[in-house]
Amino acid sequence: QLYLEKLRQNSVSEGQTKAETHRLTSEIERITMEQLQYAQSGVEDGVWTLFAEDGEMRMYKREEEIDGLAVDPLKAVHTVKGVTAREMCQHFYNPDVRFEWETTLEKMTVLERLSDAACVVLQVHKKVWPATQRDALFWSHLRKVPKDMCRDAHDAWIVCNNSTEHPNFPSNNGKFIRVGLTICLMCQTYLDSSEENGSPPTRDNLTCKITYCAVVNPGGWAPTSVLRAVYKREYPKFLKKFTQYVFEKCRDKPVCF
Ligand code: 18C
Repeated sequence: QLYLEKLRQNSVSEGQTKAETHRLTSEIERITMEQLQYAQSGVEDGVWTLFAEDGEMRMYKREEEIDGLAVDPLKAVHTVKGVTAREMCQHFYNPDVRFEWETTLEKMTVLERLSDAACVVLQVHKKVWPATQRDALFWSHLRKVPKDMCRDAHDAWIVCNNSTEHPNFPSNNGKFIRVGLTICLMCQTYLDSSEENGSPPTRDNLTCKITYCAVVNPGGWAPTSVLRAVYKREYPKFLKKFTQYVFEKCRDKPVCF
């Protein structure tokens, strides 16, 4: 409760979101809080297995099955210089730029704009031959993390995406299989010591620490070996492409905290 109140006060006082409420307010608050805590917990507890590594990027998984369907939770960490947490999260949240970086998409429709930082989206993803094509319907929420939850960082932002339902777009309508997902991107900005000599920070003084967590339920049966091969190929491809995209998009623009 205390934490929820902090989130609310923070968003209102900093003017990032309207104070309005809507039908998903309490669910979004609860799941975003859970995801923030989950993202901040480490991968050094012996239950996570490293499966991909590229430069600063590390990807971990836990092999889990539900009724024989592989739903392996993923946790990835990455470090990118020259961008802020806000820039990273805004580009991940903003549906208007999604086709610029999301390579698994065929079609995307924003079904509802709940506030200036929350929306409901329906996505049709590319087909993995010969499996039935998948779609995903989820709410998405962008939020600044309260200062006292940032640990040693200058600031932190989070985007949380979570499956939901919509009466006009029922799941498994014959054409697509609906995936289930809970995904978050949590980013922290770190400034190097130049800040202390009084000059305003430039992109050279910034480091963004990224944590990406995903649990995707494929929704209908698919062979475990094929699913794990898709996970292994798609997650690293996504994180490399997305972070490179934000870096390029922001490099010649003023820094946005
Ligand atoms: O987080 C990411 N993107 C966000 C914005 O789009 C958002 C969306 C997540 C959707 C995840 C579910 C996607 C299902 C995709 C199916 C096919 C993809 C492969 C296409 C290849 C051409 O949060 C970044 C998401 C990064 C990509 C994750 C891939 C996860 C794979 C899930 C497999 C689901 C079963 C597919 C059927 C395979 C049958 C053998």
